[in-house]
Order: sequence, then C-alpha cells, then structure tokens
Amino acid sequence: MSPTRREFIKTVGAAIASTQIPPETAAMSAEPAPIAAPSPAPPQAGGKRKVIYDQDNSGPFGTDILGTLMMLQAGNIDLLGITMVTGDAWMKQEMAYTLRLLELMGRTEIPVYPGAEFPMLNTKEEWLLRLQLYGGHRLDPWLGAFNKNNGGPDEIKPLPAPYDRFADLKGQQDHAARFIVKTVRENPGQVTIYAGGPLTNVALAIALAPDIVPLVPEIVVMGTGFHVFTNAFNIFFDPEAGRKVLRAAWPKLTIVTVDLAEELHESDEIAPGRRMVDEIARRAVSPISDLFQRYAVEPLQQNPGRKLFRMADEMIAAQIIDPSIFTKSEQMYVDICTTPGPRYGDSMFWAKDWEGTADAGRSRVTASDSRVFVNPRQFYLGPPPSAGLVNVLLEADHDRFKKLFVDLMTKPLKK
Ligand SMILES: [Ca+2]
Repeated sequence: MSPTRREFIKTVGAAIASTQIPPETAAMSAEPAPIAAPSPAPPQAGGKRKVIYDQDNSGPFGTDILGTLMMLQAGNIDLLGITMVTGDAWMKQEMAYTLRLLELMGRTEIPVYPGAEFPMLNTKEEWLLRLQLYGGHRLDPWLGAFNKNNGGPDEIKPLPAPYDRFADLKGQQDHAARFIVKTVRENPGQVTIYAGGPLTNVALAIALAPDIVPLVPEIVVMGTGFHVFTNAFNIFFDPEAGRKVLRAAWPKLTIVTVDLAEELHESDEIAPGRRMVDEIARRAVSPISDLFQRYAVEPLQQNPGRKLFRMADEMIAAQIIDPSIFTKSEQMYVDICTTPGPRYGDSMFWAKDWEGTADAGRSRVTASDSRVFVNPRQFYLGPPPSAGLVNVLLEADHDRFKKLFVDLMTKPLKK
C-alpha cells in the first residue's frame, strides 16, 4: 500500500533532517547582494587561516599542482580538506594525483573529497559543436577533461615520476559539496574557500545549504576576464555553476581574472638570467625539486623560447596567504552569460557606480563590444538584479609574488 501524502511528507522531512541540511533560504533572496564592506582582516585561528581547497588538480605539473603546493607549504594556512572537481582533468584522475602528492609531501592528514564528475549542464558534445559553429572565437583551445585524449570519467591513467604509482592513501567517502556545507557550518565566519576549478562543487553546496553563504568570510575564484579573454576555462566549463556562485551574496568574493593571471608565467625570471623554475629545482627538496626539474627545467632546456603557463591558481593562493601582494582591486558587478550560443560562458562586468555614469552599464564594456554581448537584444543595460558586487583583483606586485612563490617552493616541507 502506498503511503499517504502526510506519511510521505513526514518521511521526507525526517530524511532532510537526517542530512542536517535544513531548508533555510535566507541567502537565496532575490535582493541584490549587499555592498561588501572594505576587506575584513583574514580570519585567523591560532595564527592560521582555515581553508577549504577546491581544485581540478590535473597532474603531473602545472598551475593546479603549483597552487596546491603553495597552500600545502604556507605556514599561515590550516588546510581543512581538499575537494576535487572535474575541470582540467576528470575528477577521479585528479584524485589519484592529489592523494599521491599528499603522500610524497608527507601530508596524509589532509582529507580529500570526491566532488562533481560533470558540469551542471554543459557537455562535451555541445562544446565540440560550439567549436565547429563558432570556431576561432575562443582564444583558449583548452578543453580540459573534454580533450580528445582524456578518455572518460572512469579512466584513470598511471601516474608518471615522481608520483610513480597510485597512493595507498584513500579519498573520503562523503561528497565534496556535503563536506563544504558541514565544515562551513561547524566553523561559521572562519572558513575561506579557495575555488581553483569550475565552480560545480561550490554551486552544489550552496544549492544544498544556502545558509552557508553568509558564513564564508571570503571565497577566492579563478576565472572570468575582461580584456585578454572573457571566457576563462573554469567558468565556461560550467557556466551555470559559475553564474550561481558569482550571484550569491558572499560577504566577500574575490576574483583572479585571466587578465591578471596572464601577467605572470611559471617560466618568468626573478632577476635577469635567473628563472624561477631553475632556482626552485636547484634549491627545493624532493618531491618539489623533482617536479620542477622534470616538468619545467627540462622542457625549457629542450625549447628555451617556450613560455610556461600563466600563474592563475598560484594567484588564488597568494590572495589567501598574503593578500597585500595585490596592490589594486575594484568592487564590480559580474555575471556569466548562459545563453546557448557563441557567448555561452562569457563573463560580463559593470562598474560599481554604473548607475551614476552617463554611459550607464558601459564604463567597462560597451554594447558594441563583440567580446561580451550576444546581440543587441540580449545584452543587459546593467547587472541583473541578483548579480553581486565582487572584489576584482587588478594589479599584483610581481616581485613580491615571485618571492612568495620561490620561498614557499624552496622551504623545508611543512609538517
Ligand atoms: Ca585549477
């Protein structure tokens, strides 16, 4: 006999209560996000800033892994957990690299949580179709997990040196989104979120539990852009998740744009003739020295003119470890285009005072700017009502950034 409606509601209510995800909706208000106060001091507990590290940790080397190493090595960071999300690689492959990296770094106390395996709506098939239809629009040809040679979500390739084998360390059973909800609630006002991949896990977390939004003192996101690219990979891999996270009323949401990340590259010099990667390979201890030697120094020896990747995820780490490295930022409105078509995943920015300007809504971009707007009937005159003000980093002290990076890579392994 099927349960009565009353019994059904009672059962569902009990199930919801047992997940400890109560149906609060305060943070889901359609009101515009409040204007963020000037940057609060980073919350410190015992001198350390608590961080959930959300990342698409594709190995063996690159911005994801280097951002991870910075956070593992920083003395003022308490890494509560690492949450994996499909992006640059499939989630399970990233998990394999991350667990083994933690073993090599002697940091097996840090729990690693499996997260989203697919974007909310975006698919490989549609992406490839968009590439055929709109061709050269996308300046960044990177498809991440959707690259041809990446197989499927369950295909885990062997790990090359210095990883050499899969870890004995196991990942956690619980899902990344539930870990985020639980941890933020247990530490209200104390947990900074490092969001270094597509925003699927964070979007899932705030869909499950919107009450966590005001409890996160800062979320730092890598993605969006207004000059070099408007279509940063982390956003256009999962535009719907990006839109949801960027619209939420976080007390402080800080963005590292592709424009800023493009100012610094892993192959840069710290002084004329002295490349960062050479310095690190020479002075660091294993496994950091091995990683830099094999995946940066040797490729650069074979191809001296090669430029290694922009330091995108390393900049998120810098913003959390030492925000004073960023010397200029601006409060702006931002939203993500999710209209199917050539601009799917593009970011749109408006100045904070757009209403007061003669060219309302156009002080950063204009209606004739083909990079941003789909067509005259689809562009916004101003930010949509639920778009939030965010803290956009605009300038970095390059010398201090490079010094922080080299110092963290060459210090003894943090225990
Ligand atoms: Ca990343």
